[in-house]
Amino acid sequence: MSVVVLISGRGSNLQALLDAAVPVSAVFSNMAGAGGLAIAAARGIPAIVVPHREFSSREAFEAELAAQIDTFRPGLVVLAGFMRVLTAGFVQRYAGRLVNIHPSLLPAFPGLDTHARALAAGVKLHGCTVHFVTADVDIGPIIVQAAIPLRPVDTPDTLAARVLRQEHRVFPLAVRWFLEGRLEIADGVVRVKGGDAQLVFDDS
Ligand code: NHR
Ligand code: GAR
Repeated sequence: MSVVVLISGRGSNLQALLDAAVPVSAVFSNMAGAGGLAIAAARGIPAIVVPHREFSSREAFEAELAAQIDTFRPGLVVLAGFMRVLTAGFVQRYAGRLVNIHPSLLPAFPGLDTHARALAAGVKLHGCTVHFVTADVDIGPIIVQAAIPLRPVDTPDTLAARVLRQEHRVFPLAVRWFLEGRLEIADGVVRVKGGDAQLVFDDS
């Protein structure tokens, strides 16, 4: 099954997927110069920029993005640090085969600046979530979460780094489950056939 990855930046989650031997057939970025493009190119994977700023609307940007994505016939489309909200039309086109990694324990802290917001809220537990993408942002069915305890010394930067390490563990796990056909959704709740744990807790 072909997997297409959408990025906007550094690409460390893309790297984690590649290191886990996920069969990535193409990488798309809305930002020229995104670090992840070089990671893909170094592996001989097509790395394609569709610059959103050059389109007059979200719909026009997404029409071009989808047309190019579809040339790779993906069974799964992965948002790995992709920073553009997608319209309902795009989400519908890839319904059930579009996943995202979000840097918080959803449903807490959807949207942006999650680490600073977690600190400001004084939560004692933080982490990341891999979920199916729905038209409403950051509320799709949850596939797997990783949790870490907050420490008194944490700053947004230390939290981002600690959460990122967990992202690199659970994102390949979730994608592997999908590719193995082991994810089932009932009433908005995702279950993994075989009963693997859908929570990783890291206290190290
Ligand atoms: N689209 C839909 N329809 N549903 C989701 O669940 C999505 C999505 C698009 C992206 C990732 C998400 C995240 O994990 C994601 C999930 C960007 C924004 C945002 O506000 C919000 C959530 C996410 C990604 N983006 C601004 C925008 O106007 C631009 C911000 C920027 O460029 O820095 O699109 O957090
Ligand atoms: C990751 O922390 C990811 O969870 C987050 O951006 C980072 C991308 O890092 N995603 C979002 O904030 C989506 N809005 P990477 O480019 O090194 O994978």
